[in-house]
Amino acid sequence: MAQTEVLTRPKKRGLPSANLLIDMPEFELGDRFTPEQREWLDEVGFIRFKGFAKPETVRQLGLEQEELSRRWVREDRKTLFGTPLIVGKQPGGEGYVQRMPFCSVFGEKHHEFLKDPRFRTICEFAGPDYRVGEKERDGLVINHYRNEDGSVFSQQGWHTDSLRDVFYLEKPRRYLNVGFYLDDSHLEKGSVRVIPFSHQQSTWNLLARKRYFLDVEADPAEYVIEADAGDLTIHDGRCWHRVAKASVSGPASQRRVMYLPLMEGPLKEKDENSRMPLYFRLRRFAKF
Ligand SMILES: O=C(O)CCC(=O)C(=O)O
Ligand SMILES: [Fe+2]
Repeated sequence: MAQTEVLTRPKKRGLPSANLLIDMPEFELGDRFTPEQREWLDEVGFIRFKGFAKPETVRQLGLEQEELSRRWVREDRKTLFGTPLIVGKQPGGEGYVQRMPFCSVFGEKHHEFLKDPRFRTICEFAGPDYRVGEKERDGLVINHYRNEDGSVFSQQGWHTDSLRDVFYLEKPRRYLNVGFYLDDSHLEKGSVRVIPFSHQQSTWNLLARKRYFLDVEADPAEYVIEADAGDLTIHDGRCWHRVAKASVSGPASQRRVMYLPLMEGPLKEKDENSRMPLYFRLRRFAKF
């Protein structure tokens, strides 16, 4: 990237300086990563692919997400395969699930969506023997953030996704977190903020650079990943990131993003008899 070119771009829309310094191209994912896309993700720690899915696909997935949420509220589900559900209340009093694990196990359209051959491409990019772990960890998770009364999920404090490896007694490794957007997510929705290049940090910084989930303040180095519904993003799980609270409220703050677990190594599938992982038990205990 030519530094002079990006440094002379005008400051726009109150985006953090990192967004002005790092000018992410409008990447699109074909049947292979291009060398430029590969290099970008390796170097910066995240990437966004525009228009991964068509609006009709996004609409269908959104309808199924709402259906699953209504079903789990009706069934008064507290956990799925041992993973806790986060349940909020709409202003009208009706419950809705704000963190929905294992969506592709319970939702046929989500399951079908994962058959898109580009998910294989992403797995191959992650390394040999990677798969989408539909029944592993928390499976395909949909996060549903809203900034309004009754919502219990409007932001997430600073964290890396690699801490979970430590809890699962696995060495922190390169772990790609793949997100797919069901709603537009621009600056006013808070959106995910990543510290570029932080995947290259020492294990000490991975553990101690910030207080996991408790620190929520803006970081001078953070970059806002803005995306439209239908876009797909990948971030290296060793990067520090947070989800900021929306500056707007009510329906305008709705942000639904699905995350897929890319897994390697021995298959450890979960089912109705799975126990709640220590990670969640500790988070519950510590109330964060
Ligand atoms: O919602 C997002 O975009 C990020 C979610 C996230 O960081 C997480 O669930 O670990
Ligand atoms: Fe995360």
